[in-house]
Amino acid sequence: MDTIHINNLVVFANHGVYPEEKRLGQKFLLSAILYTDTRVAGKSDALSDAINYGEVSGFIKRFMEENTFDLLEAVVERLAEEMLLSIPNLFKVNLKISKPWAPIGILVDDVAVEIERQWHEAFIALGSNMGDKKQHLDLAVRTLGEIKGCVVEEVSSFMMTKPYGYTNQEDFLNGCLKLRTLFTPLELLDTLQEIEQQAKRERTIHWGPRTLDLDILLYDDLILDSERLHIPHVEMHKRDFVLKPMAELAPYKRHPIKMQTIQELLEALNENE
Ligand code: PH2
Ligand code: MG
Ligand code: MG
Repeated sequence: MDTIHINNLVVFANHGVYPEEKRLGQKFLLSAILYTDTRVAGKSDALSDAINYGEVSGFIKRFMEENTFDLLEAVVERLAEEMLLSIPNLFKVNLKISKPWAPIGILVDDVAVEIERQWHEAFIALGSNMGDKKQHLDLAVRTLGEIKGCVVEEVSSFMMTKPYGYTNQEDFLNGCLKLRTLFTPLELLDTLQEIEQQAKRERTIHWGPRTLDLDILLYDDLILDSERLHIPHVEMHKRDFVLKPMAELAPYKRHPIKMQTIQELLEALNENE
């Protein structure tokens, strides 16, 4: 991807763990790499098609002057978030902050923290088979969309489906949504579980009736197997109540382990039935 570089922006600000750093302030150097697509601006030669690095430098300077944090980690974490939320067409940002005059009583060139943060694309499965099912799914979509760092980009239609696995329960209402998010996979999982709790979900029978079930299906092209979370969702390719709504949103999307598209997985599943 194309990049725009801001190198060693000088800002006088009041971040630091020690009281005198907050009281007296010191100079910081901030470098940013903005990942964007400069092709349109390159062709049109119009500033309105570009990320204006002058404006971005002003934004960074103001953010650093108007806030006070203990840690360099916190300065760049919060700044990266604000930049990704407010600058259109900024997909990813690398920030490096250094304190060349850190009062640590030892001679060093500088101390620095560097991070990279970006927007991610996730697909979430929604399901409910208790109470007002549509209301539960609608509430989940609305709640997720209101969270800072989460943008619901597209929602599939909702469809009634027969229970899969444990069959002695009511039919489900199922759907999927496409999410743009700044959250890590585990942060996203925590968020989804909080929304499930708000819908008064009780975890009793495994695969049993639930007011609301929110599962991460895909997260970029990530393959993740940890104690709490598996991505892609281990059962997604076997379930037509997942593949059907997914095929409305992204039939072209390739499963990072099966290496088949959603459309191909759906067709293979239909043939087996
Ligand atoms: N979810 C399950 C188990 N079985 N069946 C249908 N039709 N829809 C679901 O969402 C579903 C299921 C476990 O999460
Ligand atoms: Mg589930
Ligand atoms: Mg679940």
